[in-house]
Amino acid sequence: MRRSTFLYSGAGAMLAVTLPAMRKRALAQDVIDLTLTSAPLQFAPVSGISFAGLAYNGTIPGPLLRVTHGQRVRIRYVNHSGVATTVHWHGMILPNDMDGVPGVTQPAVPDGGSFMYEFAPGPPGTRWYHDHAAHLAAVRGLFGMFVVDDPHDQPAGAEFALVFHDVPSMRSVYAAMKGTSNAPMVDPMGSPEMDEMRPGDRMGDEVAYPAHCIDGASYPGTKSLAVKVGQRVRLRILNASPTQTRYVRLAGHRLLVTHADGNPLARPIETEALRIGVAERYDAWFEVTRPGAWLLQGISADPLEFEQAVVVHTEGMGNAPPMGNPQTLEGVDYFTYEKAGGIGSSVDETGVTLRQPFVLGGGGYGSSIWAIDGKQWPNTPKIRVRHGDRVLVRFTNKTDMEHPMHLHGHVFHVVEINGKALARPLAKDVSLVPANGGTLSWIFDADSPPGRWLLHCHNDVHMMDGMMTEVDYLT
Ligand SMILES: [Cu+2]
Repeated sequence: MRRSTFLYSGAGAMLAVTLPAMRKRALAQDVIDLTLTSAPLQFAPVSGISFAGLAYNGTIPGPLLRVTHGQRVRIRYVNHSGVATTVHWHGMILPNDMDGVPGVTQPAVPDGGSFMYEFAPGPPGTRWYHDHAAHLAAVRGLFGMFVVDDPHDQPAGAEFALVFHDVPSMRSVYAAMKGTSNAPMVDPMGSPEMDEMRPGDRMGDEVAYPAHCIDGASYPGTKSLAVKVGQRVRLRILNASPTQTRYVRLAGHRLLVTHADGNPLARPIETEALRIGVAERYDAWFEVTRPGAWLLQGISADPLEFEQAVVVHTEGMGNAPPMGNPQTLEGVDYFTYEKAGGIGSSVDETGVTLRQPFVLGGGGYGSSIWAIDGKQWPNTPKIRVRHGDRVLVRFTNKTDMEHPMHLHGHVFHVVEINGKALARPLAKDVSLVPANGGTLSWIFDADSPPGRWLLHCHNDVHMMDGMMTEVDYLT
């Protein structure tokens, strides 16, 4: 057995990380050993903000983990966070007992305890890892990106990993869980979220964020991305916000989206802005055709949103005032599942052996109930599959919020949205189900390792208030 160098960011604030070039081929006998240690961290990305956070290896986000597909990892998790936690490897297909869900796939690791995670990371792509929110530990900072390099990918002139994350007001998190938060909705004008608002709507479940960050820093403290004219640049972007969909633009450029949640699109699509639901990832490329300095930034109605930005600049332009973007989506051609997948005639249900309709409900003002078929976890109806089943899950969303529904341990295909079939289904592991009667369907094959795989809303407030179920393999 041979040990390999583990490539990840060093200590200190993990700023925008330049991904180093990887070896072309990984050897199956490669095993990478790493330790992740969680502990409290006073996180102060902007002056006046000091957040009682939790960090892996001393940074929020945790270190960028990166392996080549085919390598194995052995990750010792040491919990000094003060609460019982686990580590979930989001988007990975792995043995069920490595999935990191407390009380479902393993006992929670107590404070002072440790656990060894050992698996072959895959499928290749932009994935991530985080606590599974038993005690709001993910909300407080226990998350990071995990890149599984695909040796078949075309090379990029430069490549950057960007984790968009927000510093929550914990008071507002607790109020949101009771449905009595007075934090406003901050989605930008022209977004579906804003368009679906009706006069007098009281949300009650919004979380207030006193700071917004990219890779542990807030603009203008974020580390610039240095590029060269002529380069094709690859961005790997994760929305690690506990609750908010994020829109992202790069001034002066269009973005070519090649991967959704790390999985290649059948056909890459050019867009002016990304729309990234909670826990989603997109790989987006742009070409540097001229010297300059531009802001890559989050677009929202939040007056603090300017903090979620980094400067992209060519040589010698590091001090030039960067070109920015208006904080609106009106007139902006942004990424949608419909555009990426194209509208087809009908859903191809070939081979489907199991159909599971789910109604998403709850979320009234003053209510702490978010539900699936009227029930809260753990009383929600489960999907029971046999190995080899092909499962069609159809969500109907009766609430006035979109829900980023996530399935552990599988890649599903989004085949339908709001009654329209997608011509090219999108391979994903989390997808936004539209609000106010909206529908969305997945098809997935039950060919993962057997076990109990969670299916839940990745909005942490909704998940903790019960919008969660599971896919169980019958043996
Ligand atoms: Cu939700």
